[in-house]
Amino acid sequence: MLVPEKELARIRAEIARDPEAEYEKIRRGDLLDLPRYQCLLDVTRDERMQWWREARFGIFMHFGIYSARGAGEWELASCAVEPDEYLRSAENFAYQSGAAREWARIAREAGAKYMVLTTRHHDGFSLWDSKINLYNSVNYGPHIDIVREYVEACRAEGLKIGLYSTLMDWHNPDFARSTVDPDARRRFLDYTYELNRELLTNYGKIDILWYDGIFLLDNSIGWDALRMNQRLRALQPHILLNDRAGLPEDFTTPEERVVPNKQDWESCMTFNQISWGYVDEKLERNYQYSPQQIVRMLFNCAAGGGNLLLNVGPDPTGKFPDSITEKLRSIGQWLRANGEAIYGIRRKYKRFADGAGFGEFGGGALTWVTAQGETVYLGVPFWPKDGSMVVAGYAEPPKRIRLLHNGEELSFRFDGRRIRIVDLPPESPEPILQIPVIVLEFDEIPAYRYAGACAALNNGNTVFSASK
Ligand code: H79
Repeated sequence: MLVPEKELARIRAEIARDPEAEYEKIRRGDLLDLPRYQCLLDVTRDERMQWWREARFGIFMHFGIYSARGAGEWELASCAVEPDEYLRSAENFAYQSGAAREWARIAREAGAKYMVLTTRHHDGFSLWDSKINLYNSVNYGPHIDIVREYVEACRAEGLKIGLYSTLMDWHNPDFARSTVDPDARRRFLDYTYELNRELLTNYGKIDILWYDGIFLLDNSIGWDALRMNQRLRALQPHILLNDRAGLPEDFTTPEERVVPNKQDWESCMTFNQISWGYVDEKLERNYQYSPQQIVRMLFNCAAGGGNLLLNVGPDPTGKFPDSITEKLRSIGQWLRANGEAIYGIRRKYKRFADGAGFGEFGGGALTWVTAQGETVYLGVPFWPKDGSMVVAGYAEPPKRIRLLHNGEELSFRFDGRRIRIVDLPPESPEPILQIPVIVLEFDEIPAYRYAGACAALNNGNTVFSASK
């Protein structure tokens, strides 16, 4: 439905006066059409997204029967496991009551601000006391409402609460029939809605509903997402939805890559580049990201105005692999000292071409850059050996340069073309991950000219200008 921008502006202005009235309409069954629904989201988005744009770091949790089989969350489909055999594995899915409190504690100590748990993955097994789906963790396996423990744990640790909810479902026979049988499809869509309604009704305030698995029904039309999403939003109007039911909603979800997007975005990343669900800890260790690589992801996310949703697959009892807990702990230590360079950072890229952008602000040769207002943060993974570091492209010198983790002031000179930071210690001064952050404090938002385009061939002048 194409609606002229003028008309959309009118609708937005009308909705802005009383957004709640729109949710009331939906609750009465008087559903909004797509343009009006999107206007409602536009009008309410900044307020709803505020905490999420501050957060920049969340922990993803993949947990289910597949955790007990150790072959990844796709094994049921990829290896055509017999359903009976798969269900027998539920006996080994031995979540220990209280483990969720550890998840939330470790996540908080890692510096994450929210979590997202697979309440039901593609295998169709629910981790809560569902009255709609009896194939769940109260009737089988641990006999515990894991979602309830998780939700309470997040609240206790002050984390925002995300619930992952698959669309595709390998257990419900109506799903497979949906593509050829309209009645099966209707039943299945009702089933999907009712499961999500349980999640958004029985567990208090939920902050994110994270869809996945759009396959087979293809797109928002196939999943009737306009109807499903607005009815779910009417249950909890502050909620954030991702884009994976085919409508843009609140944020996009690049998977296994960190690429900026114009819209709000969240990169979900496995910890081992192989599996989301639990796999053998000893073997996995060889493939895990280092804390330094993860900090680098955090810089890239923050610089591009996005979030990192970093995955952990706990073991069948719900325990995090020790190697992961250790790494998360050091990331947390680093963030406690250096988080100002990450949290709340908004997009620094001005221009986009296939997701790439020219930096609005520059650093030295091998630095990562984020910025907020008059302040520029340089992550420095390779500390200069000769006691000096050059930063070029700024028209004016900063008023002060300091190390973020200890506040120590650094001496510098400015020659009109480059800032030369001098008298640096010979070794990286950052004790946790050897990633110090150098803070450039300017009087006002600095004018910056991209310094990388053959400046040396142009008497130090740059060719491109990415700001002003
Ligand atoms: O939950 C995690 C994945 O299981 C899920 N999304 C993240 C967050 C996901 N669902 N689908 N996909 C990812 C993409 C599917 C890729 C596939 Fe394959 C390629 C399915 C079949 C071939 C990779 C290889 C997965 C199974 C075999």
